[in-house]
Amino acid sequence: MKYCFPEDFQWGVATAAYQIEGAWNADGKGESIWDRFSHIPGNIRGEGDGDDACEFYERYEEDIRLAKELGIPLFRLSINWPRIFPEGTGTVNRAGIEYYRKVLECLKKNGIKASVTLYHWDLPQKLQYQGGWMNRQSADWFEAFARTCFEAFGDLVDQWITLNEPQSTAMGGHASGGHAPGIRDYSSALQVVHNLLRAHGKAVKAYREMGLTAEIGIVLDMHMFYPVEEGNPADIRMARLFQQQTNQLYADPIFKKVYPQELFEYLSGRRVVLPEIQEGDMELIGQPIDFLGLNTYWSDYVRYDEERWPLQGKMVQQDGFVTDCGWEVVPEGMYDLLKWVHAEYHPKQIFITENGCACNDWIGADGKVEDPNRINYLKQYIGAAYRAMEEGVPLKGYYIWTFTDNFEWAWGKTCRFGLVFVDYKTQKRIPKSSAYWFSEVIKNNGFEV
Ligand code: IFM
Repeated sequence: MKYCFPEDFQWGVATAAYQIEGAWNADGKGESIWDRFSHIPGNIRGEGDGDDACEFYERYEEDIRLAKELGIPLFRLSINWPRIFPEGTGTVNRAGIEYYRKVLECLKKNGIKASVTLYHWDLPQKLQYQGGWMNRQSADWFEAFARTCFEAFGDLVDQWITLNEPQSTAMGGHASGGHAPGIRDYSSALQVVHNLLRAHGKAVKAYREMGLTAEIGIVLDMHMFYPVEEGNPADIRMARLFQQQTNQLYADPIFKKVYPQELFEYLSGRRVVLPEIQEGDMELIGQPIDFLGLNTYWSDYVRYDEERWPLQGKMVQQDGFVTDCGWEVVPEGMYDLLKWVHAEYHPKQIFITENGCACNDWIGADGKVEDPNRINYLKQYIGAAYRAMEEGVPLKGYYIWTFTDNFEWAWGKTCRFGLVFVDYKTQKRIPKSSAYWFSEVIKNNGFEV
């Protein structure tokens, strides 16, 4: 059997500025919250930081050439906000604009389309001093940044993404504190959700006003939550609340202009302070978008647990396979998620903007990097996505996370997701067997199973 994708199906790779660029203080760039966070000992596994990452800032031509050789048609990258506005707002750093123009021109010259994310987590530290995303004004700061990018790069961008995974910024950065800026306050995290979504709405509105024509959307990280015991009402209710907290908290306002009421009522009962919503906010958040991007990697199984806060549930690992970063491999979850999103929200188009697998890769004695586990993972997930598409889900593209191994946030350089191996001592790039496999998938617009 062969998975034959439609002719206009878009295949790509996804990356993010802080994870690849390095050059953390070059050419007038300001400090970001991730520079600050990763410089604090203990925050990053392996004591690494993103100061150099994989030196994409200097090596972008080499990497883009490699992407071309592998036949990759679409490259997703993000703009590091303090490279453009070192202070967060105010004076533009021309060197930052020139740098991204050079990268985008290089992609164009190589016949590769550019998908650009405005915010992939590197808030200027100067704005964090003013409360960062907890400050209602953050939506205005973001709009100003977005307008500058639309104007500076609009002629070179094929797809715009406002935010990457607001859930990770809100919950990872402000509830669990495992991500920058490292705050642990669930109520503040909810205010951050609201401000991020307002920022998204303002950017989309500004984009339409400016009359640009490429498509614009947002990327949400979503996954399915299943009850550990299918017939257990407490597990079922908790799985539903986790689904609301992770998925609906973002998608409901965007597509339905409301927050999930069951979740908000539950959280109020757990002494959580709900976000301050002002008149016009929900209308702003619900601006029509051209596509929804989904980042999805795993599924979770929820067990009721009275002791947990604010949601009384915990994740219980099942007996199946897990990747090198401990994420459960559940291809069926990709299928269920796509079907659910389609039924619930009817986005015009869906892109899988990230999916991929962390493996413990190494260079073999023959100089090659073989990663059959990654290929196996990708086959299963792309197959599940294909099935959903065949059943009517408007899936238009699929990006692998990620092109080269990179700085994986709190995991530092201990976790490898790339199609291309990076030897961090020399910065040498070696395409893994998955890179050649993906190259064939693109060439054939599908694969045999
Ligand atoms: O590296 C991240 C990316 O920045 C956002 N989505 C998940 C990836 C893998 O952890």
